Amino acid sequence: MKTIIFIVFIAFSLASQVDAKTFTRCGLVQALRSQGFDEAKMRDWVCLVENESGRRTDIVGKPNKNGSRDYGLFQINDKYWCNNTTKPGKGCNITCSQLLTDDITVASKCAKKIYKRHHFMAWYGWRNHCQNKPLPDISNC
Ligand SMILES: *[C@@H]1O[C@H](CO)[C@@H](O)[C@H](O)[C@H]1NC(C)=O
Ligand SMILES: *[C@@H]1O[C@H](CO)[C@@H](O)[C@H](O)[C@H]1NC(C)=O
Ligand SMILES: *[C@@H]1O[C@H](CO)[C@@H](O)[C@H](O)[C@H]1NC(C)=O
Ligand SMILES: *[C@@H]1O[C@H](CO)[C@@H](O)[C@H](O)[C@H]1NC(C)=O
Ligand SMILES: CC(=O)N[C@H]1CO[C@H](CO)[C@@H](O)[C@@H]1O
Repeated sequence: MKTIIFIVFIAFSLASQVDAKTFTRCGLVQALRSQGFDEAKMRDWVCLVENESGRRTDIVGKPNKNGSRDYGLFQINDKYWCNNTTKPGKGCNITCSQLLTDDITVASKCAKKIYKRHHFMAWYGWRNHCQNKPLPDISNC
């Protein structure tokens, strides 16, 4: 029994490793461009993503004090923006697991919606590491 549980565990961790994607900086820039992010704000978006998720698509944050969690490349919060279950809902009308896929279409749409309402101030990663700070160099991307 223990062995079976162990094998299942290994299989799941391998599967999730295959699924997980870490963008390079320029890979991220290309992906954001193809999602139609504003070129004038590109370095802010790259800085935000680098500080929020380390450019990983499948990151789920540790629970915040109020029990909410942050999901994916943009670390989007389940208190307001995505439903924690299998039923889409909340601000972006999505399930939180839709924010963890390698295809960043859903996550990008949701991030833009958050930006429209709160600008970059919605993200602590941006406020603490990017606002009034030197932004990442993307001149070779
Ligand atoms: C929950 O915690 C997160 C992170 O600390 C914060 O962004 C969010 O505003 C909090 N929500 C409420 C309703 O307190
Ligand atoms: C999301 O789910 C986790 C685990 O089931 C739970 O601990 C957390 O409180 C939930 N978040 C919200 C905002 O309901
Ligand atoms: C989230 O999912 C649960 C379970 O399916 C559902 O009862 C709830 O209405 C959903 N919340 C929102 C805001 O859509
Ligand atoms: C939310 O998305 C579902 C499909 O995932 C759709 O059927 C529903 O109409 C949407 N609700 C709103 C309020 O946009
Ligand atoms: C913690 C973290 O990832 N910090 C990074 C925030 O963004 C700047 C600019 O890209 C990086 O230099 C930091 O390492």
